[in-house]
Amino acid sequence: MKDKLLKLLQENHDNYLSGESMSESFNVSRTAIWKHINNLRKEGYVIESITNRGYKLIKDSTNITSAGISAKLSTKLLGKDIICLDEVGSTNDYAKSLAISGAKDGTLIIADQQNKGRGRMGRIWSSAKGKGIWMTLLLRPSIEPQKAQIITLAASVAVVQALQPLLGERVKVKWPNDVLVDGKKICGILTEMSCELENINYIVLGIGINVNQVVNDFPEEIRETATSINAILNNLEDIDRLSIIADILKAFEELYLLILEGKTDKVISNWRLFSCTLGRKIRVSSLNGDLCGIAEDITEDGVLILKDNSGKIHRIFSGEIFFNMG
Ligand code: BTX
Repeated sequence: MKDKLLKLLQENHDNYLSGESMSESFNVSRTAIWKHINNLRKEGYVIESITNRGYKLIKDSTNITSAGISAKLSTKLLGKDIICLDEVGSTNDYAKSLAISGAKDGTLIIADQQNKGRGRMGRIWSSAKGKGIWMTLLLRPSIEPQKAQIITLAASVAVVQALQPLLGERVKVKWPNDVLVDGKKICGILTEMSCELENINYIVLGIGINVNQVVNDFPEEIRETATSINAILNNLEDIDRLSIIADILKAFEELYLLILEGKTDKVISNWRLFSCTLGRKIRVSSLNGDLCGIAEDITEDGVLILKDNSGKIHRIFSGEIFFNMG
């Protein structure tokens, strides 16, 4: 109800809407409307009210709230259930516990701050309060577990598609799970899965995006390698995280629905288009040791094809890549 009310106010931001007309269209009392308006104000929306004219939305909130996200979402499947938290250990961990208790495909968990934000292999993901998008999508795709890597690639493509209108073509993907701008990390993706031999129970797709940090907001050890939308644009005002979240979900949903139909070509062709990895000299560090060569391509399952210095082809399923300069 609060979500619908907000959407109506946003659609009519030039006009006053009377409490009476809203109570009629939502079939609730005027007191109920007034209560929802007050709750929206508490969430940071500036709503003017004038006797005999009604309510008018003056300024959207930049806080992350489920009403704020829902009002901007145009998805069919993703984000129908949204859980917004002020603070959490890790949204991926939270999503796992929800998955176990039966939460739906497409549930979105988002936090304003993570105290134990995680990267791969237990690394720390810095997730400062109010500065970024720290979110996880709970997914239950009926695809083979071996093909789950495509979900990470689709997410990185969706992030690029959502960020390019703001940042242009400098936004690139680095295999397997990073989005970079001018070579610095603006987004990390952590995909975790619970599966049996042939089917996936659930995937938690964690996406962390640096939005409003200035350089000094980052811990010292990543100041050289991390960046944020605001650090690039040098904006005086905070960037609206809600629109970015809605744009990512929209772009990801399109690819996700194709993946469910067995169609991965759009993910792969876009990934190739956005890649700053292919064609470059790289070093891959994985559990099996290090390999150097040229990043030739990715397969339709997202496996990296590397040609080593002797011309031998290797299929890389996981690992960390470093660009060899020179
Ligand atoms: P990764 O293992 O590829 O990258 C982690 C490394 O990135 C760290 O070791 C550090 O060097 C650097 N780093 C840490 N924080 C940041 C940051 N904010 N910006 C840029 N670089 C950073 C990447 O793992 C996957 C990250 C996923 C984060 C999301 S947030 C929502 C969800 N919940 C959760 O706990 N993780 C995911």
